[in-house]
Formats: sequence, structure tokens, C-alpha cells
Amino acid sequence: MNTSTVILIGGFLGAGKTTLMRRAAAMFADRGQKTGVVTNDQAAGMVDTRFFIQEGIPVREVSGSCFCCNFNGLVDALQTLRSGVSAEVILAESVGSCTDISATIMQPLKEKYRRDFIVGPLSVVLDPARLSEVFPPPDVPDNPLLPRLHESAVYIARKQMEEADILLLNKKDTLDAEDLDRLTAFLRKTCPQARVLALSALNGEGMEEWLAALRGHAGAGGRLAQVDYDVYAEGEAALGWLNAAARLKAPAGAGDWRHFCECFTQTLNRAFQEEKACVGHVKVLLWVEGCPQSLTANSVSTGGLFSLHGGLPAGAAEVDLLVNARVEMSPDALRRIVLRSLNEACAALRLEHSVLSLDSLSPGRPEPTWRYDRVIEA
Ligand SMILES: Nc1nc2c(ncn2[C@@H]2O[C@H](COP(=O)(O)OP(=O)(O)OP(=O)(O)O)[C@@H](O)[C@H]2O)c(=O)[nH]1
Ligand SMILES: [Mg+2]
Repeated sequence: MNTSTVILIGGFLGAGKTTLMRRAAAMFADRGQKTGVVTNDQAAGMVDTRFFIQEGIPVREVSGSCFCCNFNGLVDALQTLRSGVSAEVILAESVGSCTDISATIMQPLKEKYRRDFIVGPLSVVLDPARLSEVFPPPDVPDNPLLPRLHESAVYIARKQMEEADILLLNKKDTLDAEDLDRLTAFLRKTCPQARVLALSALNGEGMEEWLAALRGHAGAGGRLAQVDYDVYAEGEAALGWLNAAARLKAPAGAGDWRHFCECFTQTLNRAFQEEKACVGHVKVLLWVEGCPQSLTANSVSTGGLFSLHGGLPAGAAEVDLLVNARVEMSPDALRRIVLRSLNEACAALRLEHSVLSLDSLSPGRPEPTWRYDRVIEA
């Protein structure tokens, strides 16, 4: 039986983990390496999973809790990719509010499943804009109009960095040379255990260097973070979490789905601003069953415009919608805002809609299946 290399990708909400995995999976496929992907979320109905389905990449979803609280679910997903599709490489993205991956996932995988899996280094993806919230510059005053991430959520983001084997300063395309040098130097000083690389998962710059670093890295999972689970639980619980699926129909024929997406996301944006709620990541995906195209909208900050990518085939009269929202507010308030925004956007564009599923929750206390207090030799 074959052995698969498992590459775990961590990092805070919206840092670019899925974008990185989509690009890496395409690069592995180009080289003829069989690749599988595991996605992870607190609830089913994930935008990220749908991307990989659309792209024809074998994907398994572990939903209902983070990897560390469902280690056996993760192992099942890895085993089906290893034996079912003979995946040589498996990329696994943990939930953006998850940390302590080295102690709870990497060490038990190394010890208990060494015949089945080679555990690659833990890559933690960072968004430069979020980095300034996690380590606010001392000389810059707070902007009273911009809500700040809950301090326990900041704690999670810092712990993610503390356990990284490789730190990926993503969204390099948004940085000028001076900021790039400053942030890279800051990360090297703050996380001396990690190899620091800058890249753009979106345009591909720096991807080859990362793949080379994965191949050349010895001692994956070489560091355990010291995590206070009370603070960790508080940081997770600060976020409202919503996954919704709906079907939309344009009764008069082809719908203007881009316009719908703009109306829907602008209404969401206004509501989050009015509530002064800190946005972790809000993702919207529209697609037509059986068709490879999709339209996506993402926002990773309060008041920041949603970025729209892709498009739907001309003439589409009926589409599917997924909304994944992680925002610092109560799950009930988040549910009300999403449903109201959907109603308003559909009414404005004369669309019919039916909500197929909707989960809104606040993540429970993390209770890992395993938690090692020592590093296992590979
Ligand atoms: N400019 C720029 N944007 C990027 C880059 N990588 C990702 N993004 C954007 O950042 C947003 C979030 O990207 P995702 O890949 O969904 O982030 P994630 O870490 O998987 O998010 P969660 O699954 O919610 O934790 C999207 O709008 C991406 O297009 C990059 O290299 N440059
Ligand atoms: Mg993702």
C-alpha cells in the first residue's frame, strides 16, 4: 500500500489557505502527482469544499469540529484519499480559528500512522493586513470606526504563528518593497523557529520556493505551542459562525448574478459596519450544478469591499448559493443579517429564493482527541 505525504496548512480566517491549496493542487497535478485535499469546518456546507469539487480535485470534508477535536475523522479522510485515490500528496486545511495543530494532529499522526503517512512541515499562512491587528504598531492610534479583533482571537492568531514550521507571508502582491522587508524581518525576529517566506497564492509568485521548502524541511512539527485552552475557547466563541445554502431563480429567464452578488454583499457589509462587528471572513459562492464556472465574493475586514472573482455562464436562470460567514457577533444576529440581506437583494432584483439549509453557531470549547507534550521524531 502507498504512503501519502500530508501537508497541513494553518493560519487565521481569510489568510489565503484555500487559495494556496488550490494553486498547489494544480501545480502537483501538472507534475503528474496524485493529489487530494481535506477541508475542515465547524459546520457542513463549505465554500472551500465546493471549489475543489468544481476543480475535479478529490476532496473530503471534515465538518462539525476542528481537526484536533475530531482526529479520527481527519484520519478517516486521509485514509480514503490514500487508499481510494492513491493520493501521493494530501493538502489539509484546518479551520481558521484552530491552533495547537502540532501537539494535537502532527505528533499523533507521526507516532500512530507512520506506515501510512509522511507528515510534512506545518505551513501557517498570514495576511499582512491582519498581522497589523495581531501585532498593532505601538505608534499608530486605534481607529474608533474600525472594530478590533477580540483579544482572545488575537491570541489564537499568535499561537498559530508560534507553532509554525514555515510562515507564509501571503498576499505579497498587496505590499510594496519596504513593507515586505519590514514584515519579513519582523516575522523572522518574532518566530525564529520558523522558515519565513513571502508569496502570493493569488498570482503564484513565490509558490515554487514554498514547494521547495516543503521538500527540504527536516523535523516537521518540531515545535509545540504553549496554549491556554480557556483563552483559546474564548477566542473561538467570540466568533459567530454561519453556513447557509440557498437556491435562487430568475423567473424572467437569465439572472444578473453579478449584480445580485454586489447587492447582497453591499447590504451585508453595511450591516456589519452598523453593528461594529469585526469580520473574520465572509465568503459567498454562486454556481450552476454541473458547470465548472463559479462566482465568488470575499471580505476579510469590516467595511472593506468584497472582492468578486469569476462569473457564471450567460443565460443561467437558476443558481445555487453558499454563504460562509465568520463574524464577531452572536450567531442569532448573524443569521438575521444574512437572511435579511438575502431577502433584500432578491427582492431588489426580482429573484425567487429558497433557503435549503442554515447553521449558525458559536464554536464550542476545543477538546482535542490527543494532545502530546513532546515532539515525536519522524
Ligand atoms: N491579493 C491577494 N489576495 C489573496 C491572496 N490569497 C488569497 N487572497 C484572497 O483572500 C481572500 C481569502 O482567501 P481564502 O483562500 O479563502 O482564505 P482562507 O484562509 O482559506 O479562509 P478561511 O477558509 O475562511 O479560513 C480571498 O478573497 C482571496 O482571493 C493573495 O496572494 N493576494
Ligand atoms: Mg479556506
